[in-house]
Amino acid sequence: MVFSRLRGVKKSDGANENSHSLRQTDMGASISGFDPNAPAAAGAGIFGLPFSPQQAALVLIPVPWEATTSYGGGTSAGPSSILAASRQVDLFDLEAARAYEAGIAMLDESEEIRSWNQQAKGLAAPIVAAGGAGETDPRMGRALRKVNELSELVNESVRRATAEWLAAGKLVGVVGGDHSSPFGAIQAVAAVTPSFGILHLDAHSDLRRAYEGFTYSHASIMENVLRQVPQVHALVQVGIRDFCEEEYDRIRAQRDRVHVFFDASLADARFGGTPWAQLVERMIHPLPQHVWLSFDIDGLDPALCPHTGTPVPGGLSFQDACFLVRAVARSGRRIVGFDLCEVAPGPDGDEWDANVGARMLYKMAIWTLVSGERCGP
Ligand SMILES: [Mn+2]
Repeated sequence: MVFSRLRGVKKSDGANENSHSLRQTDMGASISGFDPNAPAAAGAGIFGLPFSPQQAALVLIPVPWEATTSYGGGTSAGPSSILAASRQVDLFDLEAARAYEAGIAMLDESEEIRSWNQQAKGLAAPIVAAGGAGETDPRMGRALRKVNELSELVNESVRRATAEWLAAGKLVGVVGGDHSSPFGAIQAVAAVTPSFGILHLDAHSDLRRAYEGFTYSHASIMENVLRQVPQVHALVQVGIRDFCEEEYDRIRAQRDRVHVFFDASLADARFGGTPWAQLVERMIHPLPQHVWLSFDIDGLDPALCPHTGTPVPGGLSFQDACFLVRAVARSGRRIVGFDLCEVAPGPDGDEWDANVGARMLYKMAIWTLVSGERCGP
């Protein structure tokens, strides 16, 4: 049996003493006959895994939505490009070992969201080009209202899907799409989690109020969360380096709830010799026991996401981010769900952004499984 080869993997083959492996009882029939060391078959599931959503402990919801993208487009192709690139990711992890055996599956894209996206993009384009809807232009006002309505339909669709999978005992991750994509999922988690924190990696603080007139703009996601989701007791932002004064004032006015680790301050501390591990400890400290991870790929160095909508120089390295995600799980906190947004493939078919996105998604997925004890040491 092919699977017996997998079971023969020893810690000396790479896993360290802290490695996590699957509880043997969790191994569904789906994985027998599956060779995790072989290349993924074309058309296989996310990461080449053989799980159906029903069999998986973690269900990924793709949200191909980028209506309010204000600069470069393409993030609605994020989920499909990540799915294609994910089949190149090797499953075995040096530290989380075979956490994937608990099961990761991605749902098919919703045709409804795709068509809402097409509609909303057409309506939003002249508003974005004009730098926002003018008060005096009734046609733009109507288009703006329609985009806001379509955004609400997306939020409700993602909220409902998330609530259903949570009720089925699954962990849920959202793959955007622009950064407005996970709002409904955060609402669904809030409906069953009285208190949680958000660890938000991003170049932008996303605290603008209705950016360009769009209530659910990608640039407003955390402002909407703070206003509409009281269960979020702490928002910890990391890598922030592009924000307006109004957002800065908003941060300062909510010091007990919003904790920002600006990119420039982190760089200063590191240049002065403060180790990343110590900085990460400070980031995790304000987070309560339950944590939602919200990762805008532009939080990373733009060399790792050159086609994302709004790239900004600076940012985290891939390993900085992995260390941070892992540290959340290792702190004993529980990752209750996550989103990865703003990954956009190159228009010329360049797969680099999706490659990085798929690998980041994998790290988030396996540490979510470990923290949720869906696979154990
Ligand atoms: Mn963002």
